Amino acid sequence: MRVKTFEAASMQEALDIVKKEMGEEAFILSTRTRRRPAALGLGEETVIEVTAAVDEAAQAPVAREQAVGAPPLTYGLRPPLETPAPKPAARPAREASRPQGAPPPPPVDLQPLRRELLEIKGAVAALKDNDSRNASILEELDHLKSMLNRLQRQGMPPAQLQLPPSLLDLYGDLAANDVEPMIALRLCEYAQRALTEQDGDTASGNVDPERARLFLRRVIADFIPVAPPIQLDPGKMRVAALVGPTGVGKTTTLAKLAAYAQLKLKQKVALLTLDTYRLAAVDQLQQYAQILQVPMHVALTVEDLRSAFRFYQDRALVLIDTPGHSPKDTEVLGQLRNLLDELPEVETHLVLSATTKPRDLSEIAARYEPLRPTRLLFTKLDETSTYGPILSTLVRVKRPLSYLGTGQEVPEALELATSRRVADLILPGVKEVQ
Ligand SMILES: Nc1nc2c(ncn2[C@@H]2O[C@H](COP(=O)(O)OP(=O)(O)OP(=O)(O)O)[C@@H](O)[C@H]2O)c(=O)[nH]1
Ligand SMILES: [Mg+2]
Repeated sequence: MRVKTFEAASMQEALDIVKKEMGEEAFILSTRTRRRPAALGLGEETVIEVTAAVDEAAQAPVAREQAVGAPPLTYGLRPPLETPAPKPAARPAREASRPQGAPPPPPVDLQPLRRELLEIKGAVAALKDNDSRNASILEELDHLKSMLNRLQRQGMPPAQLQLPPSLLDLYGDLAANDVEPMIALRLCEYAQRALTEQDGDTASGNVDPERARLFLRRVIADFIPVAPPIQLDPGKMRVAALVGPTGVGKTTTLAKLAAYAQLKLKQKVALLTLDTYRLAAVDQLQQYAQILQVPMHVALTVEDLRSAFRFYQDRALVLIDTPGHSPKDTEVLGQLRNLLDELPEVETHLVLSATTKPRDLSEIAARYEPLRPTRLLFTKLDETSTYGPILSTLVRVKRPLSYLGTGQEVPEALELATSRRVADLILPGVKEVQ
């Protein structure tokens, strides 16, 4: 028995080689498909590996007989002469019934059977090969199907389906991070256009997933406007007010800013509050003022504020706390607006919580618009895992981000907002080499 393994690009080619090298008597022992590096190291290619065997004892007489010019024997048929005559005792039952002296049955021609077997084996192997290809196609289809299901659940309009797979995937990530569908779509379309133009290949629109993610993250970062930290210049008093709905963390953030300026930057700070509606609110600020050993004043009118500014002229930073109230409470909002309108020197930060529902965020931002906030400040980033609403709010409000509140701790849980940090939150998973 001779056993040999052959490699070919297709099953048909492999069977042809087996036939040529080992003759038609050969039979297939095993087949397998494997990947190997392609020529010049350009990717990989699939090869079919076929192990075939041939019974040399069966081949030899064929070769011998053919060599002496005898008529060609049918392949696979042992010459009847070599078959020892069965001893009567060992005769099989069927033969036993043959009458004595009757001629032996003609030798059975196994050739067509063998050929058929070979063909069936080849077909089975080819089928197996197809199966593995089909399996990978099915796997791919499954992936696409689950991706489409995910996008459909997120209410994807059909326009998104025009995106190539890598950007469709990124669209899904943005949508899962609660970025508004329209904003996510625009970002992905922009990235697709820019990337395909970069490649000079506007036809295919195909984009490498890693490259697309990195590029899209940069697009988002470029889009996010950020403000410099509150500028503290010696001899110049800066005034910043924190406004926003109730409970978002205005007073806590104010304490963080005051502590940072006072303790880290060694600047003189004063605190003012317009929040006289609740005693507890005044108390809260009073406690921070005591801990930080900074003066604190309660103001009721614009005049109160002006005289406080004059009094604190030597302070580098004056921070104003404001009452939190329902954004629907237009009366209180109107009073606050009147106050701040008179004081153009005040830098107004609209404080919003990252945990607020996206739709409420845009409503709140719209209601605070008359106060003309110059900055947006997001708190409670530590309490959510979806940051898309920050982006949607920035798109609507078009004000730079100042700070990010990341916890309750004063003063450490406060960061200066950077475009990169926010882009990382909105589209994580980019490994950028510095
Ligand atoms: N997890 C977390 N909690 C915060 C953050 N900022 C503030 N808080 C908490 O939010 C709660 C409300 O904070 P306040 O500073 O009193 O909020 P406010 O906006 O001044 O509230 P009102 O004065 O009632 O309008 C407190 O328990 C704070 O500790 C933050 O960034 N992360
Ligand atoms: Mg407060």
